[in-house]
Amino acid sequence: MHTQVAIVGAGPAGLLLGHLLHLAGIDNVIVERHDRRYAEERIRAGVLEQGTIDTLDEAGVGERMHREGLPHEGIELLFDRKRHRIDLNALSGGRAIVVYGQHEVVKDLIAARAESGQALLWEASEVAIHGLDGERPTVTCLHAGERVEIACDYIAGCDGFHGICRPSIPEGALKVFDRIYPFAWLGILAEAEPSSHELVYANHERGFALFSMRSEKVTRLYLQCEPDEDIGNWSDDRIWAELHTRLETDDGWKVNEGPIVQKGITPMRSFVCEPMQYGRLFLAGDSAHIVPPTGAKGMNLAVADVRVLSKALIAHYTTHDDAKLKAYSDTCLKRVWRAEHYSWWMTSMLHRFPESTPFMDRVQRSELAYVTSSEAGGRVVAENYVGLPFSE
Ligand code: RFL
Ligand code: PHB
Repeated sequence: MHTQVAIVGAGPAGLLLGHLLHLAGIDNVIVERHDRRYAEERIRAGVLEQGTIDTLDEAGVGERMHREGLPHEGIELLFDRKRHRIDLNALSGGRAIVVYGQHEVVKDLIAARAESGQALLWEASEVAIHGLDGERPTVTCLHAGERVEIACDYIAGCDGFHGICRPSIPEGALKVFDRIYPFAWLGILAEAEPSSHELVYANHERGFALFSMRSEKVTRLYLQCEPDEDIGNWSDDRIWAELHTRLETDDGWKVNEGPIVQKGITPMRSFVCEPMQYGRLFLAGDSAHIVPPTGAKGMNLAVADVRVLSKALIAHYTTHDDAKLKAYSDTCLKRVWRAEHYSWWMTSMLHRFPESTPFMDRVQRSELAYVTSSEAGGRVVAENYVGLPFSE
């Protein structure tokens, strides 16, 4: 099999890249380890930045997002039993976010892929990449019982944090920066009407909690827990009791309870590899970087990377200009490090750290009071939360 760009991974990064290249007439093949159902049902991110919304619109896959997504113009920070609103719209010059599940974005992109007629090999095993240094790299895998070899010009490594692309780069060619946090998030999906229109991020002495949603009938909630937490220790009753405690307010606001239809634990880490390229392999999304979910940046960064990569590949194929391909890693890393800082900062401001001291607790309170009372402080939260504009 021959193609121009071979893409490893059918998450948001791989699927969107495949679609943007297809729209520009660039042939591509996507190779994915799991089946379609797994991709469409995996519950992960929920917050789409303005730039992500614009990119999906430009790619012609935003129609259902506008119909079913929930536009939000603010978020709330809860501490000392009081909710404080950050007006995202007013503090960011009119930008906003949409709450729309990552799996819904993935469904829309898979539908566009099916319509495009371009190849997507589901349930590919033994995926490997070769010849990254040369002119003609290849991707090999086992698909439907057959050995497949895909010869291509470029490989896009969109296979997430645990994929094979980043580890295929020779040792010593990459520099890695990372930080593992001393806690995780226990997340649930409940069939309960969201009791507020906006997300609530809570700092509580028992730990962080987050109120979010997926639709007018489904609430999404998270609790800070131990990094090695056993989900078996969390009965539904214990989860609700802990959520009510951490999200309690003086004004009597409460989350609505309902049947819990999904439960999971997410470890928290920050990770960046530099550069995001080796020879003819370009890394995009979680394969190159991870952020803790507190800033809601992971999928948005994946979209930003493939926006840059698609423009660079289009310039290569249409005008033989490789300047953007050469600049790919530097261009992406500027946004990546902004998001790394923001996600680390929001995580630090909102979580309980085991090593915290009474002094650090007071400093954390003071910071929360500042960002919710000063316009300058609020702008730092808002401008980063809605995401900085793209340079092109
Ligand atoms: P993905 O989504 O992990 O997709 C990678 C794909 O590659 C496949 N794969 C392979 N395929 C072939 N061969 C191999 N050897 C392969 N190895 C792996 C996988 O099966 C998969 O299909 O990476 P991508 O596309 O870079 O997208 C990144 C996002 O998924 C991630 O950053 C976000 O989910 C992070 N995130 C959030 N991001 C946001 O922008 N806003 C949010 O509100 C937000 N909330 C979250 C989050 C992540 C969370 N979890 C569970 C980690 C909340 C949570 C709880
Ligand atoms: C979510 O709804 O899953 C969500 C929202 C905001 C975050 C992280 C996750 O910061």
